[in-house]
Amino acid sequence: MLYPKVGVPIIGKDLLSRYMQYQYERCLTRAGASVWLLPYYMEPEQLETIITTCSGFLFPGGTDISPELYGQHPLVGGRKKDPARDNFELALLEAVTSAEKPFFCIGRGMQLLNVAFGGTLMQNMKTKQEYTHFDIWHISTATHPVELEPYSLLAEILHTDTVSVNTLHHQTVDSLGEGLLATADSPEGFAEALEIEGYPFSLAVQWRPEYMATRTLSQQKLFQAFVTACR
Ligand SMILES: [Mn+2]
Repeated sequence: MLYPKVGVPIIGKDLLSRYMQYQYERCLTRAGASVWLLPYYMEPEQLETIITTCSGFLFPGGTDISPELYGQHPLVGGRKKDPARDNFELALLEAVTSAEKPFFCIGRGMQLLNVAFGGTLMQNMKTKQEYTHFDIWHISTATHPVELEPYSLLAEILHTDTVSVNTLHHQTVDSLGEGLLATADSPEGFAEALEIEGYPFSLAVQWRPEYMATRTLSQQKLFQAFVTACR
């Protein structure tokens, strides 16, 4: 298969969401994939078809996951949630992992993976930060260092044990989901990458490689490794 089909849940219809969507399409297409956008209103039977038709799945960045899904009440003044997206993405991720298909989770996508495996999130990480982790003004630039677990898939792809990344999150993994490995750390000890122990290809990063990939070749490598795993 020359152009593996990669399924990506849609982020939203507004202009900003479509701009975000485009970043993923660009990186995936450049890595040799054909992108299939997945709307939330799919029926369970359609989900089955998607799992067999797509070679891999990318779970993109976006709004906060509803805290009820990890057993917490939302903080007062928290951001707007999207329960329809939460439910669709959780059902999809569950189907993807039981079929052991390759997947790549980014930003919110990494938090989704943690929640899907029974982990929790820190709803507001601000008081524990040393670095700014929500830095929209430097979205295409590396702003904080990350240390990689030497035997992780991530270290294998990037051929290094430290990398500098951009950052656009105000939430972070709190307790780790069962069966997940935290494979990268920020200087404060926040998880910046996850993978499933013993899974064929599971890659999840907290930073946003799609905004760095044009200028920083190593970040495009993540998409390339993912698409190669889909072939
Ligand atoms: Mn960060």
